[in-house]
Amino acid sequence: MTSLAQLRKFQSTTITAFHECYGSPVKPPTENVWRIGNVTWTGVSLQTLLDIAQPLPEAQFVWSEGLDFGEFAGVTADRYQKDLPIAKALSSEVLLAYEMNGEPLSKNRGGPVRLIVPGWFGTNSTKWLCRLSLQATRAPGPFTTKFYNEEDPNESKGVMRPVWKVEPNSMIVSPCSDAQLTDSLVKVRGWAWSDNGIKLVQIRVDESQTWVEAEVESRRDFNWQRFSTAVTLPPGTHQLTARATSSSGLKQPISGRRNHVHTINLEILG
Ligand SMILES: Nc1nc2c(c(=O)[nH]1)N[C@H]1C(S)=C(S)[C@@H](COP(=O)(O)O)O[C@H]1N2
Ligand SMILES: [Mo]
Repeated sequence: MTSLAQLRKFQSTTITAFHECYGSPVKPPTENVWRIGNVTWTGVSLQTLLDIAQPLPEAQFVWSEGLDFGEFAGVTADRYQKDLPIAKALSSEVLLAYEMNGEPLSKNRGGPVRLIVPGWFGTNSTKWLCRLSLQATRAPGPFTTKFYNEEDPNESKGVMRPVWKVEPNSMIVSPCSDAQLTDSLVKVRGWAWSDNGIKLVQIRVDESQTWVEAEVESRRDFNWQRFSTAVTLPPGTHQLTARATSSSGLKQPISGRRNHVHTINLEILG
């Protein structure tokens, strides 16, 4: 048992990370409506506590439990329960967070203490944290078995994997879709993110086969990265598409997946 006061006595770590719900877009894979933000968290590194706990060699997962209970999509649970493979749990970025953007973590955001797993989907960041345990197997609850699994694109059809790492994604935030502009020089900017960072964002105009390289801000911690460029467009209607490539070379798919490329429509008035 550890009280909040005891947790606060450990050395604190502050990390900025994108925070994305797996239900993002809400109706995958066709609608581009994201549930994502960029957040600064402060807390104690889980690694610090695991160092004290001294895991046995058979400890392969850290289970985390949250105090909420009830019914979700026809399933009843008396706790929210997730798990992390030990390698991620021991990474210095994983926090027991008690502050968000410099303020005490509110109840809505999972306070007093929640787990934060930068680079991985929000579902792994257990709110209202009440228990951590070292285990030899994956957690058996509905939030690891029934929910939050997806088809693995690298395996044959039907092979599932847990919703863990966030693959590259990007969104154009300016111009907004369906904008009508009078200037033919269009400044394009947006955000791109992935578990291991973004090294390249390209913009495509209409159906052309050429992709123009945008400028991409370098990554700090696990934050999302701003991209920007400018394109000159003749009068008429156009489409702009952004495509991000992760630091390990993984590209956003063109279609068919949750993180497929984002396209906006716009019109240059003649
Ligand atoms: N205890 C608990 N933790 C939880 C959840 C939950 O339902 N219960 N939802 C998860 C999911 S799916 C997401 S996307 C994030 C959302 O965190 P936020 O509300 O701070 O954005 O919390 C995660 N942690
Ligand atoms: Mo989520």
